[in-house]
Amino acid sequence: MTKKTINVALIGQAFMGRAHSNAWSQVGRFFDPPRLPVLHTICARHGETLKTFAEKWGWRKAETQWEAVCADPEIDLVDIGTPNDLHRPIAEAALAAGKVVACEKPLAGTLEDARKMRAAARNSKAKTFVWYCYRRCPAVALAYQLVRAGRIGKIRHVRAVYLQSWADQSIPLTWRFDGRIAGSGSHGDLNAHIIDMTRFVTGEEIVEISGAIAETFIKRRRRMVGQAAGGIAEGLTASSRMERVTVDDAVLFLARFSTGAVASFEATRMATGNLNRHGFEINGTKGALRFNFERMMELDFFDATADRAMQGWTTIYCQQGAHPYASAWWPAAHPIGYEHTFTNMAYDILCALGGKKPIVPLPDFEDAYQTQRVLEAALISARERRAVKLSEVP
Ligand code: SOE
Repeated sequence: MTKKTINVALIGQAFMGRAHSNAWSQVGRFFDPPRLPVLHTICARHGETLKTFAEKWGWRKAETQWEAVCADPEIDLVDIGTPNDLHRPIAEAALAAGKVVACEKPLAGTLEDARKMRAAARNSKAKTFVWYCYRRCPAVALAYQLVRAGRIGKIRHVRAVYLQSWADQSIPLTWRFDGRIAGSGSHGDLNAHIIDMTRFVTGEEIVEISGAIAETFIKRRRRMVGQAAGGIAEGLTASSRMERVTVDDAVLFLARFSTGAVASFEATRMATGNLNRHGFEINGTKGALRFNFERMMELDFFDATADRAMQGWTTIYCQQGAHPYASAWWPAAHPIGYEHTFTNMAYDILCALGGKKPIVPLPDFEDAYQTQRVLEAALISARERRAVKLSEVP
């Protein structure tokens, strides 16, 4: 029986354009999804590089106007891989046209935009998804399963970090440093991931933020002009002018979860030497879990119910047997990488659209809005130097 296909239109041809193109082109080769994606249209502003991108990745059509993509009756799913400021207008147009929408994280650069995207999703029958890809590291998905199986008992203490290294002043002022486009800096870019991951693994919501600190260390950077063709800065040229950086380089905060667990979150672009290190520790009454993305195939587990003489940290290598997603890829102990988390997510999206249960839950706009509320509450806590209850940020 010929499988029903989903005509996908992807908006964005930079870093996420490549990650998503790879995921949509690979998912049908490694998984057996109930729906098969068709790489129908690639859309980006800079048409001169778009034709090459379309040919390289196998997109059937190239388009420079996202509005035309959202109105195209042939398109079933609009995949938003643009900078944050375009998430809302594209999602609103696509949902109004009845399209499924898969949007990159964070949901939006601001809470106001996120609220409007949630409203558009509520007013549409179409499903929505947000590419919080790290949920689909097999180790993070296993952590989710172990918590639900009660293996660490009641959660008492959560610690999460996302450490990057952009301390070099010569790094140019691209959109991630421009508050009008990104909304915030390390906070919405990095804390968004670890807030989502810890909410996902614990299954609990954050109810209060306190002690937040936001800081911008490098106050001015040289603006890049031109277009990013492929990589983050590929094809960009430095302008002659230095401009003010209008977002944070680091945001740290403390939090309390709904069940009373306490937590600390750290996101920074100033962790020199840490290029993309993130992870969490989740400590419960019966055990604990540790994840470090730099060792993304491994999950550390401590079983506090074991015979005391036998207690110790176990490192689980999450590429064997029944580990999440393992059977789609390679034989035991042959690792997968960052790109595969997107392919894993493309599979789960196609499952959700084809009436099959995803391997682990997918964040929709409603779920991602909860992460956006935490982001906003932390900014209020930093700005007003006070504790902020999430009930203050509806
Ligand atoms: C830049 O900080 C970035 O590309 C983030 O935007 C991604 O979400 C993260 O996965 C890698 O770093």
